[in-house]
Amino acid sequence: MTAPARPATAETIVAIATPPGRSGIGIVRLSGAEALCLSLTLLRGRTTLVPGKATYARIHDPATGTVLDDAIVTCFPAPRSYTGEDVVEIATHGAPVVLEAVVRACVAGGARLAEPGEFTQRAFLSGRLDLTQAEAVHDLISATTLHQARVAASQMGGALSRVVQPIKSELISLIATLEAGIDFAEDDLEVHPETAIVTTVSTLLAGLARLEQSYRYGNALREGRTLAIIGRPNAGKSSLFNALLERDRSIVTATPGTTRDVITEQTAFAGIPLQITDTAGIRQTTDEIEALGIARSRETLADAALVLLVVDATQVIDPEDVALFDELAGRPALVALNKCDLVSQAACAERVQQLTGLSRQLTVTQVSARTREGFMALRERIHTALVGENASSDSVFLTNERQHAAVSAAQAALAAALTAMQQRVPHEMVLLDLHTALDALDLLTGTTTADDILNLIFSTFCIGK
Ligand SMILES: Nc1nc2c(ncn2[C@@H]2O[C@H](COP(=O)(O)OP(=O)(O)OP(=O)(O)O)[C@@H](O)[C@H]2O)c(=O)[nH]1
Ligand SMILES: [Mg+2]
Repeated sequence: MTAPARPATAETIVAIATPPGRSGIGIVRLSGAEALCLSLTLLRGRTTLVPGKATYARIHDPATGTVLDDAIVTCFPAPRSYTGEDVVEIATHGAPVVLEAVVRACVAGGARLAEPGEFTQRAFLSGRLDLTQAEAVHDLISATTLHQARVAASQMGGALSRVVQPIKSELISLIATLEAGIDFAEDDLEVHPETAIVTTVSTLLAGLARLEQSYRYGNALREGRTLAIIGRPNAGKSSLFNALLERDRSIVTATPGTTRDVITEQTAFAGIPLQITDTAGIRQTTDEIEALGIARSRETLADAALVLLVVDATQVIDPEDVALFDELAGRPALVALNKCDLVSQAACAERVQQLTGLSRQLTVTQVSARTREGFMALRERIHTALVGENASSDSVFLTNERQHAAVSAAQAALAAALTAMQQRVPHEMVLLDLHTALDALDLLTGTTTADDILNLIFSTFCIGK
């Protein structure tokens, strides 16, 4: 490919695409009509680059003519590139000074420093990606578990769009049918009978409902969840915390009041990122440090998505346990009856019954942090409490609030259309609802989207992506 003689239609952008700091290799990326010209000014004497082929070359500073580094340069001509424009990637050794010098040379030649996410924004604007795919690029880069990365990769390949597209096509054809029925009423055009229209809208609603239900899991997967372990002193909170983390993080002793501060660690449960917090045992105390720790326990309790209340099976249930149960009323919480290895099965069952009497809403799991008895069940219950019963094995999920809001709006509009149909409201009015639903689905995949939404999405990207 030779350097294009045509003028730039959009500004050519440049950025370091690899993370800050020293590394074996670093990449500078250029995109835009001048990308090739600009890169050739760094590759002295070279007038062409073969599309898609990695070329070894010496990088020179165009201002001084001095050699900056050896590099591998790859050019991806428009439209078959990440952004849909001419893209050149210059891979040098990963010394920040070299990468910065390459960027400086490109800027001196007329390129502009890229804004965060601007490469992906251009990919979207040139139709290489739709919005759900662009969001998945961000999710893939931010993934902290392999499962998150797999789901993001599948969404990046258009999995969510492939589920939405048939719903949208069906809706468009329904709109066309109704509009034709109005526009050509006297032409004896065959319009679907009312029952067929009602059936179509109901089917569309069912499809959207499945997507909407996937949000709880999709969002937990994307954002992660928080779990706070609380209970009275010496109940075995730190022991359970260590067991769930599978390492000795918190100090465990037989002295009540051992944990004085909140201790937070990151782990993952079936691919869902989970932040677990161990807390100070809650009781009445005159000790100032312990009281401050207990205040923090309560703050953690208030903030957590899920609370695990630990109760000591060897102790009688006292008013402080009852007070903690009361505090958890109406909140997502589970109870772990710990130290079951120290008491008989009958005594454990009796304790479970007493606890269930305190709250029918809280599930009690018998465990032993020492022998790990009951741990499988506890892990499963934590997982279900975080992501719901029907955490399907599908890989198509709504993962962020923008997608969820779009699907909810489409659902609401279609539900209104269904009611209107059933009440035999004129088709002109029904069409308004159907168009509202279509607009909402357009927002999901990004066919018609306001600039401010775009900027909001792309501004969360890192520079160079
Ligand atoms: N036998 C047995 N002992 C346990 C079990 N869980 C905890 N313990 C013991 O109970 C004592 C208290 O455990 P911790 O994990 O420190 O309890 P905690 O709730 O964090 O206590 P504070 O930090 O003081 O509030 C320690 O001696 C543990 O070894 C269990 O399941 N079985
Ligand atoms: Mg502790």
